[in-house]
Amino acid sequence: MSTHATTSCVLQVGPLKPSLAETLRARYAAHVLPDSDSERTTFLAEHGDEVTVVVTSGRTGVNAELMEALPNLGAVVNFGVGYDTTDVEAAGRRGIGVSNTPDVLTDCVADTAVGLMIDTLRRFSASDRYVRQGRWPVDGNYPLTRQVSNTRVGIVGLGRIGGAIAKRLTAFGCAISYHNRRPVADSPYTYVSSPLELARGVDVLIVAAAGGAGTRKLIDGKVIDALGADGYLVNIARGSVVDEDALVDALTDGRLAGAGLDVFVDEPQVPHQLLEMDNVVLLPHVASGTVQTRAAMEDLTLRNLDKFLQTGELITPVPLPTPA
Ligand code: 8YV
Repeated sequence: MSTHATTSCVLQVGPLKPSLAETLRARYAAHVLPDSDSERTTFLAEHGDEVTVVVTSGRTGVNAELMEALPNLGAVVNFGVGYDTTDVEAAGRRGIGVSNTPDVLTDCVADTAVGLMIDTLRRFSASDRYVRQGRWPVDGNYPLTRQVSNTRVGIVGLGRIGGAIAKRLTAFGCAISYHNRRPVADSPYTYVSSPLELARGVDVLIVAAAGGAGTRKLIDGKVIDALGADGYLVNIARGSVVDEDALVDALTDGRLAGAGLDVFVDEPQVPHQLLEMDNVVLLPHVASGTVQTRAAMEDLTLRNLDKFLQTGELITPVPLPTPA
């Protein structure tokens, strides 16, 4: 980043962890972008040109329209590893830096992926409901489920999180293969050149790819059908990476054995058909949601903000498309 504003003004965009929002208010005298359209328009007309840095989360981000209304914006500091809600093309064109919070959440997100996989195959959540509903004494033993250890697992996106999932599942004796934009150098896992081929050869497909335009509906109806009636899908990435309608159809028709989902296309809305299915585990986007990890994400967010305010640089910048 070349420009570093001498007078800085921080803007909070979208809801943030309460302690982070409070720090932004108390320590940085941050403005908060109003929710309502009319108040937002008024705010941007009055203060848009003062804002030099935005702090937001992966759930909200900064789109091209908002970026346009902030002519002196130098950085978007994003709480979260995923930044698909921020228009990185527009940021790249303007020379606006974007940071995220990698590494600090890898373990928790990988733990969630493995937990979701176990829950989905072994139906622990469904078994728990069975006990609570008083069905055990009435209907007898719970039906048998699917073994987790020694399954064939395909990982879509072998980045930091995908790698941590693979490492955990290796300890379960799982055979790991993966698809990535490029093969990962020195990876012990088997590279497969497309999600379709990957799905054909595994029992469980775990989606760990970044969201955004490049991965939209990467897991389409064909990939889901290739996974087949004995196959399972686990998604801890972004809802947009999976064709959700095709997933619902396949589950409804019994063309897929089950799914474990932490993310959805239109959060917090979940397709109503899924709510009725016992072969589906539904989580409200909690993969990084532990006290420890969220505190580490908050800390890294503030360190990025401080670094930008002091030097015009970011600690963990994301790669931006270079303007043509
Ligand atoms: C957060 C996430 O829940 O880091 C991400 O990309 O999806 C989660 O860790 C989210 O970003 C917080 O807004």
